[in-house]
Amino acid sequence: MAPGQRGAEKIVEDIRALKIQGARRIAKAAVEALSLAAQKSKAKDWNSFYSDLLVTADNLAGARETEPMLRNFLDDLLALVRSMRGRKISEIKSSLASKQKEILDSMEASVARICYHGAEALPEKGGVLVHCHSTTLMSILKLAHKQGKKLKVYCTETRPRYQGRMSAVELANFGLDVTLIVDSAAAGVLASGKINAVLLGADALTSRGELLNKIGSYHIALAAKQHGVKVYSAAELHKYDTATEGGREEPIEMRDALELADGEKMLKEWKGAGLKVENPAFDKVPPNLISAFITEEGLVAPERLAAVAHAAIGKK
Ligand code: RUB
Repeated sequence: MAPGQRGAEKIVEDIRALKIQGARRIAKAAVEALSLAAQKSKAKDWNSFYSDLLVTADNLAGARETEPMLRNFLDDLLALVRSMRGRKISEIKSSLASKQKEILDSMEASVARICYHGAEALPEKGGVLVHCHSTTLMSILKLAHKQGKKLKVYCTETRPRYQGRMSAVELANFGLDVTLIVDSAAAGVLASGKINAVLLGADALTSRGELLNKIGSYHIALAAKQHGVKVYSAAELHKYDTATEGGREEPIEMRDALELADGEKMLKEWKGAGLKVENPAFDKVPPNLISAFITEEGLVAPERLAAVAHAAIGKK
Protein backbone atom coordinates (compact mmCIF):
# COMPACT_ATOMS: atom_id res chain seq x y z
CA MET A 1 0.00 0.00 0.00
CA ALA A 2 1.44 3.40 -0.99
CA PRO A 3 2.17 5.73 1.93
CA GLY A 4 -0.84 7.93 2.62
CA GLN A 5 -3.12 5.29 1.21
CA ARG A 6 -4.07 4.02 4.67
CA GLY A 7 -5.82 7.26 5.71
CA ALA A 8 -7.50 7.42 2.31
CA GLU A 9 -8.38 3.71 2.45
CA LYS A 10 -10.10 4.21 5.79
CA ILE A 11 -12.28 6.93 4.26
CA VAL A 12 -13.07 4.66 1.27
CA GLU A 13 -14.05 1.93 3.73
CA ASP A 14 -16.23 4.30 5.77
CA ILE A 15 -18.03 5.46 2.62
CA ARG A 16 -18.53 1.85 1.47
CA ALA A 17 -19.76 0.76 4.92
CA LEU A 18 -22.23 3.70 5.01
CA LYS A 19 -20.54 5.25 8.04
CA ILE A 20 -20.44 8.37 5.89
CA GLN A 21 -23.83 8.92 4.19
CA GLY A 22 -25.53 11.55 2.05
CA ALA A 23 -24.18 12.92 -1.22
CA ARG A 24 -22.53 16.07 0.19
CA ARG A 25 -20.82 14.31 3.09
CA ILE A 26 -19.64 11.55 0.75
CA ALA A 27 -18.25 14.06 -1.78
CA LYS A 28 -16.45 16.06 0.92
CA ALA A 29 -14.92 12.90 2.39
CA ALA A 30 -13.80 11.76 -1.08
CA VAL A 31 -12.09 15.10 -1.76
CA GLU A 32 -10.38 14.80 1.61
CA ALA A 33 -9.29 11.21 0.87
CA LEU A 34 -7.75 12.06 -2.48
CA SER A 35 -6.00 15.09 -1.02
CA LEU A 36 -4.70 12.96 1.84
CA ALA A 37 -3.35 10.37 -0.57
CA ALA A 38 -1.65 13.18 -2.52
CA GLN A 39 -0.10 14.89 0.50
CA LYS A 40 1.23 11.62 1.95
CA SER A 41 2.49 10.22 -1.36
CA LYS A 42 6.23 9.57 -1.44
CA ALA A 43 6.31 9.41 -5.25
CA LYS A 44 9.29 11.22 -6.77
CA ASP A 45 8.05 11.50 -10.34
CA TRP A 46 4.78 12.62 -11.94
CA ASN A 47 3.85 9.17 -13.34
CA SER A 48 4.02 7.35 -10.02
CA PHE A 49 2.34 10.27 -8.22
CA TYR A 50 -0.55 10.27 -10.72
CA SER A 51 -0.96 6.49 -10.58
CA ASP A 52 -1.08 6.62 -6.75
CA LEU A 53 -3.94 9.10 -7.06
CA LEU A 54 -5.75 7.10 -9.74
CA VAL A 55 -5.87 4.04 -7.47
CA THR A 56 -7.45 6.05 -4.67
CA ALA A 57 -9.84 7.86 -7.05
CA ASP A 58 -11.01 4.54 -8.55
CA ASN A 59 -11.61 3.07 -5.11
CA LEU A 60 -13.58 6.14 -4.06
CA ALA A 61 -15.68 6.20 -7.22
CA GLY A 62 -16.47 2.50 -6.78
CA ALA A 63 -17.49 2.89 -3.13
CA ARG A 64 -20.94 4.37 -3.95
CA GLU A 65 -22.26 3.98 -7.48
CA THR A 66 -24.96 6.66 -7.61
CA GLU A 67 -22.78 9.64 -6.60
CA PRO A 68 -21.79 11.88 -9.53
CA MET A 69 -20.81 14.76 -7.23
CA LEU A 70 -18.06 12.61 -5.79
CA ARG A 71 -16.89 11.70 -9.30
CA ASN A 72 -17.11 15.30 -10.56
CA PHE A 73 -14.89 16.65 -7.78
CA LEU A 74 -12.37 13.81 -8.13
CA ASP A 75 -12.23 14.57 -11.87
CA ASP A 76 -11.49 18.23 -11.08
CA LEU A 77 -8.61 17.25 -8.79
CA LEU A 78 -7.17 14.75 -11.29
CA ALA A 79 -7.48 17.28 -14.14
CA LEU A 80 -5.41 19.71 -12.08
CA VAL A 81 -2.67 17.08 -11.63
CA ARG A 82 -2.71 16.32 -15.37
CA SER A 83 -2.39 20.02 -16.19
CA MET A 84 0.76 20.17 -14.03
CA ARG A 85 2.65 17.33 -15.68
CA GLY A 86 6.40 18.03 -15.53
CA ARG A 87 6.13 20.34 -12.52
CA LYS A 88 7.69 19.56 -9.12
CA ILE A 89 5.63 17.16 -6.99
CA SER A 90 5.78 19.63 -4.10
CA GLU A 91 4.20 22.32 -6.32
CA ILE A 92 1.44 19.93 -7.42
CA LYS A 93 0.75 19.02 -3.80
CA SER A 94 0.44 22.65 -2.86
CA SER A 95 -1.92 23.37 -5.79
CA LEU A 96 -4.02 20.35 -4.81
CA ALA A 97 -4.32 21.64 -1.25
CA SER A 98 -5.58 25.00 -2.58
CA LYS A 99 -8.00 23.22 -4.94
CA GLN A 100 -9.34 21.11 -2.09
CA LYS A 101 -10.08 24.27 -0.09
CA GLU A 102 -11.63 25.92 -3.15
CA ILE A 103 -13.97 22.94 -3.68
CA LEU A 104 -15.05 22.81 -0.04
CA ASP A 105 -15.59 26.59 0.06
CA SER A 106 -17.61 26.47 -3.16
CA MET A 107 -19.81 23.69 -1.71
CA GLU A 108 -20.59 25.86 1.32
CA ALA A 109 -21.32 28.89 -0.88
CA SER A 110 -23.63 26.82 -3.11
CA VAL A 111 -25.56 25.44 -0.17
CA ALA A 112 -25.99 28.92 1.29
CA ARG A 113 -27.55 30.04 -2.00
CA ILE A 114 -29.71 26.89 -2.20
CA CYS A 115 -30.98 27.61 1.33
CA TYR A 116 -31.92 31.14 0.37
CA HIS A 117 -33.88 29.98 -2.72
CA GLY A 118 -35.32 26.97 -0.88
CA ALA A 119 -36.61 28.93 2.10
CA GLU A 120 -38.13 31.46 -0.30
CA ALA A 121 -39.98 28.69 -2.18
CA LEU A 122 -41.64 27.46 1.04
CA PRO A 123 -44.97 28.94 2.17
CA GLU A 124 -45.19 31.29 5.21
CA LYS A 125 -47.05 28.50 6.96
CA GLY A 126 -48.11 25.00 6.06
CA GLY A 127 -47.01 21.39 5.82
CA VAL A 128 -43.80 20.10 4.30
CA LEU A 129 -43.09 16.44 3.67
CA VAL A 130 -39.43 15.37 3.86
CA HIS A 131 -37.90 12.03 2.91
CA CYS A 132 -34.55 10.62 4.08
CA HIS A 133 -31.74 12.72 5.58
CA SER A 134 -30.26 15.44 3.44
CA THR A 135 -27.94 18.06 4.92
CA THR A 136 -29.24 20.47 2.27
CA LEU A 137 -32.88 20.03 3.30
CA MET A 138 -31.98 20.36 6.97
CA SER A 139 -30.33 23.73 6.26
CA ILE A 140 -33.26 24.99 4.16
CA LEU A 141 -35.82 24.10 6.84
CA LYS A 142 -33.72 25.59 9.64
CA LEU A 143 -33.36 28.84 7.69
CA ALA A 144 -37.11 28.99 6.95
CA HIS A 145 -37.78 28.41 10.67
CA LYS A 146 -35.35 31.20 11.64
CA GLN A 147 -37.12 33.50 9.18
CA GLY A 148 -40.29 32.90 11.19
CA LYS A 149 -42.12 30.58 8.78
CA LYS A 150 -44.60 28.38 10.62
CA LEU A 151 -43.99 24.97 9.09
CA LYS A 152 -45.33 21.60 10.12
CA VAL A 153 -42.77 19.09 8.92
CA TYR A 154 -43.65 15.45 8.25
CA CYS A 155 -40.62 13.13 8.08
CA THR A 156 -40.82 9.60 6.71
CA GLU A 157 -38.83 6.96 8.61
CA THR A 158 -37.03 6.09 5.35
CA ARG A 159 -36.59 2.36 5.43
CA PRO A 160 -34.57 0.25 5.44
CA ARG A 161 -31.94 2.30 7.31
CA TYR A 162 -34.24 4.88 8.90
CA GLN A 163 -32.31 8.02 7.97
CA GLY A 164 -35.64 9.88 8.30
CA ARG A 165 -35.49 9.45 12.06
CA MET A 166 -32.29 11.48 12.02
CA SER A 167 -33.99 14.28 10.10
CA ALA A 168 -36.97 14.26 12.48
CA VAL A 169 -34.84 14.47 15.63
CA GLU A 170 -32.48 17.09 14.17
CA LEU A 171 -35.37 19.38 13.13
CA ALA A 172 -37.31 18.87 16.38
CA ASN A 173 -34.18 19.74 18.38
CA PHE A 174 -33.93 22.91 16.30
CA GLY A 175 -37.44 23.86 17.40
CA LEU A 176 -39.51 22.90 14.36
CA ASP A 177 -42.90 21.22 14.62
CA VAL A 178 -42.13 17.68 13.41
CA THR A 179 -44.19 14.52 12.95
CA LEU A 180 -42.60 11.18 12.10
CA ILE A 181 -44.56 8.80 9.85
CA VAL A 182 -43.92 5.36 8.35
CA ASP A 183 -42.96 5.51 4.66
CA SER A 184 -46.23 3.97 3.53
CA ALA A 185 -48.24 6.73 5.28
CA ALA A 186 -46.85 9.36 2.90
CA ALA A 187 -49.58 9.05 0.25
CA GLY A 188 -52.32 9.28 2.88
CA VAL A 189 -50.74 12.37 4.45
CA LEU A 190 -50.52 13.97 0.99
CA ALA A 191 -54.18 13.10 0.35
CA SER A 192 -55.21 14.69 3.68
CA GLY A 193 -54.40 18.19 2.38
CA LYS A 194 -51.94 18.88 5.22
CA ILE A 195 -48.95 19.17 2.91
CA ASN A 196 -48.10 22.23 0.80
CA ALA A 197 -44.73 21.06 -0.53
CA VAL A 198 -42.60 17.93 -0.75
CA LEU A 199 -38.87 18.47 -0.23
CA LEU A 200 -36.45 15.86 -1.52
CA GLY A 201 -32.65 15.85 -1.58
CA ALA A 202 -30.68 14.45 -4.51
CA ASP A 203 -27.86 12.04 -5.13
CA ALA A 204 -27.79 12.37 -8.91
CA LEU A 205 -29.37 14.53 -11.59
CA THR A 206 -29.53 13.43 -15.21
CA SER A 207 -29.60 15.12 -18.61
CA ARG A 208 -33.27 14.10 -18.96
CA GLY A 209 -34.11 16.10 -15.85
CA GLU A 210 -34.53 12.97 -13.71
CA LEU A 211 -33.77 12.88 -10.04
CA LEU A 212 -32.11 10.02 -8.20
CA ASN A 213 -32.78 10.07 -4.51
CA LYS A 214 -33.43 7.65 -1.66
CA ILE A 215 -35.72 4.73 -2.39
CA GLY A 216 -39.30 5.78 -1.73
CA SER A 217 -38.90 9.18 -3.43
CA TYR A 218 -40.75 7.95 -6.53
CA HIS A 219 -43.94 6.89 -4.81
CA ILE A 220 -43.97 10.12 -2.78
CA ALA A 221 -43.62 12.15 -6.01
CA LEU A 222 -46.42 10.14 -7.66
CA ALA A 223 -48.75 10.69 -4.72
CA ALA A 224 -47.86 14.40 -4.63
CA LYS A 225 -48.76 14.72 -8.32
CA GLN A 226 -52.09 13.01 -7.69
CA HIS A 227 -52.90 15.51 -4.93
CA GLY A 228 -51.56 18.63 -6.63
CA VAL A 229 -48.65 19.15 -4.22
CA LYS A 230 -45.41 20.66 -5.53
CA VAL A 231 -42.26 18.50 -5.40
CA TYR A 232 -38.90 20.26 -5.00
CA SER A 233 -35.49 18.65 -5.07
CA ALA A 234 -32.68 20.65 -3.48
CA ALA A 235 -29.42 19.91 -5.23
CA GLU A 236 -26.05 21.42 -6.00
CA LEU A 237 -25.45 21.36 -9.74
CA HIS A 238 -22.33 19.23 -9.19
CA LYS A 239 -24.73 16.34 -8.60
CA TYR A 240 -25.40 16.38 -12.34
CA ASP A 241 -23.98 13.42 -14.24
CA THR A 242 -22.65 14.51 -17.65
CA ALA A 243 -22.26 10.84 -18.59
CA THR A 244 -26.05 10.64 -18.96
CA GLU A 245 -25.86 13.12 -21.86
CA GLY A 246 -24.80 10.29 -24.14
CA GLY A 247 -27.90 8.31 -23.17
CA ARG A 248 -26.30 6.35 -20.35
CA GLU A 249 -28.68 5.45 -17.50
CA GLU A 250 -27.59 6.55 -14.04
CA PRO A 251 -26.72 3.35 -12.16
CA ILE A 252 -28.72 2.49 -9.06
CA GLU A 253 -26.75 1.06 -6.18
CA MET A 254 -28.05 -2.27 -4.87
CA ARG A 255 -27.57 -2.87 -1.16
CA ASP A 256 -27.11 -5.86 1.08
CA ALA A 257 -30.17 -8.09 1.60
CA LEU A 258 -29.31 -8.10 5.30
CA GLU A 259 -30.68 -4.52 5.56
CA LEU A 260 -34.19 -6.00 5.20
CA ALA A 261 -33.81 -8.85 7.68
CA ASP A 262 -33.62 -8.87 11.49
CA GLY A 263 -30.15 -10.41 11.47
CA GLU A 264 -28.22 -13.19 9.73
CA LYS A 265 -30.47 -15.95 11.13
CA MET A 266 -33.58 -14.54 9.46
CA LEU A 267 -31.72 -13.97 6.20
CA LYS A 268 -30.51 -17.59 6.27
CA GLU A 269 -34.08 -18.82 6.79
CA TRP A 270 -35.25 -16.69 3.88
CA LYS A 271 -32.51 -18.06 1.67
CA GLY A 272 -33.41 -21.60 2.76
CA ALA A 273 -37.01 -20.96 1.67
CA GLY A 274 -35.79 -19.78 -1.73
CA LEU A 275 -36.85 -16.18 -1.04
CA LYS A 276 -35.14 -13.49 -3.09
CA VAL A 277 -34.51 -9.99 -1.77
CA GLU A 278 -34.04 -6.85 -3.86
CA ASN A 279 -32.73 -3.76 -2.13
CA PRO A 280 -32.14 -0.78 -4.44
CA ALA A 281 -30.83 2.25 -2.51
CA PHE A 282 -32.30 4.87 -4.82
CA ASP A 283 -35.35 5.73 -6.89
CA LYS A 284 -35.31 7.44 -10.24
CA VAL A 285 -38.00 10.13 -10.29
CA PRO A 286 -39.09 11.20 -13.80
CA PRO A 287 -39.04 14.92 -14.70
CA ASN A 288 -42.83 15.28 -15.06
CA LEU A 289 -43.21 14.65 -11.31
CA ILE A 290 -40.70 17.35 -10.30
CA SER A 291 -41.88 20.96 -10.01
CA ALA A 292 -38.35 22.39 -9.79
CA PHE A 293 -34.80 21.74 -8.67
CA ILE A 294 -33.67 24.19 -6.01
CA THR A 295 -30.09 24.93 -7.05
CA GLU A 296 -27.43 27.54 -6.35
CA GLU A 297 -28.61 29.22 -9.59
CA GLY A 298 -32.19 29.45 -8.29
CA LEU A 299 -35.21 27.31 -9.15
CA VAL A 300 -34.61 25.29 -12.31
CA ALA A 301 -37.37 23.44 -14.18
CA PRO A 302 -36.45 19.83 -15.12
CA GLU A 303 -36.42 20.68 -18.86
CA ARG A 304 -33.77 23.37 -18.26
CA LEU A 305 -31.66 21.30 -15.89
CA ALA A 306 -29.20 19.85 -18.43
CA ALA A 307 -28.30 23.23 -19.91
CA VAL A 308 -27.96 24.99 -16.54
CA ALA A 309 -25.99 22.17 -14.90
CA HIS A 310 -23.72 21.57 -17.88
CA ALA A 311 -22.77 25.24 -17.98
CA ALA A 312 -22.25 25.41 -14.22
CA ILE A 313 -19.94 22.44 -13.90
CA GLY A 314 -18.07 23.38 -17.04
CA LYS A 315 -17.58 19.95 -18.60
CA LYS A 316 -17.41 19.28 -22.29
C1 RUB B 1 -29.00 9.90 1.30
C2 RUB B 1 -29.99 10.62 0.45
C3 RUB B 1 -30.00 12.13 0.52
C4 RUB B 1 -29.05 12.70 -0.53
C5 RUB B 1 -28.86 14.21 -0.39
O1 RUB B 1 -28.83 8.56 0.89
O2 RUB B 1 -30.72 10.06 -0.34
O3 RUB B 1 -31.28 12.62 0.26
O4 RUB B 1 -27.79 12.07 -0.46
O5 RUB B 1 -28.13 14.53 0.78
P1 RUB B 1 -27.73 7.63 1.64
P2 RUB B 1 -27.26 15.89 0.86
O6 RUB B 1 -28.04 7.73 3.11
O7 RUB B 1 -27.94 6.29 1.07
O8 RUB B 1 -26.35 8.16 1.33
O9 RUB B 1 -28.25 17.00 0.66
O10 RUB B 1 -26.69 15.87 2.26
O11 RUB B 1 -26.25 15.84 -0.21
